[in-house]
Amino acid sequence: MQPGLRYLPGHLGTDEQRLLVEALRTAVAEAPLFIPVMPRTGRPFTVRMTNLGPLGWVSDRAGYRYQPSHPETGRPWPAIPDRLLALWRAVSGYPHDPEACLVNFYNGGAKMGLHRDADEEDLAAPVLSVSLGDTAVFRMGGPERGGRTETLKLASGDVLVMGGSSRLCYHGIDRVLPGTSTLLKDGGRINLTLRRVTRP
Ligand code: MD3
Ligand code: FE
Repeated sequence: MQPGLRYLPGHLGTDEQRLLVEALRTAVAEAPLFIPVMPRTGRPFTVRMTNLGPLGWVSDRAGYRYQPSHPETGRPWPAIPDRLLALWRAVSGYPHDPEACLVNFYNGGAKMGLHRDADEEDLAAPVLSVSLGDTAVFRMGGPERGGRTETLKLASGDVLVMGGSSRLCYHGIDRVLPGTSTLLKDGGRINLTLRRVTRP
């Protein structure tokens, strides 16, 4: 595994996972999932997204960026739930709160190609990921595109902290394994990534 990457399997118990899903249902009612498109080509993502917090990550023909409001409703993103802030404070090892929580929803054949997360100004802060629902095949590479990669299955309740040199490593989701969790009534997977965007 890459230095700086911490894998906390089963960090969240089922009760905590259920409470998080409940909080997310409320947030998604306020900030509906949208289908981002790739810069320039306009090709749609297979993952649907929304955000929580003062800033949210969006992708459209104009590019990737963080912005304070939902691209379709124009409203501010809902707040990051306290239980997620508490998780960040407990495990991130970073002294400032996150500003964005990207919510990715995978169903059907949704996947995410290998990419790096580099749109943040503060690259000293880690990215914290929470997996909920069906298990995903996560692929992790190194700092260069085209290097060696390895896979790790991410199950419901698993937490990953990408700090240090892992922060800028290539990563993606090959596929989600249907029927591997009963947390979400209609199946699928939710991934939350908590990010610090601006330099404190
Ligand atoms: C490694 N999400 O939203 S989370 C993303 O499961 C993203 O939805 C995937 O990649 C998902 O950008 C993977 C695990 C993850 C998140 C951020 C990372 C791994 C990372 C940043 C740097 C290195
Ligand atoms: Fe990513």
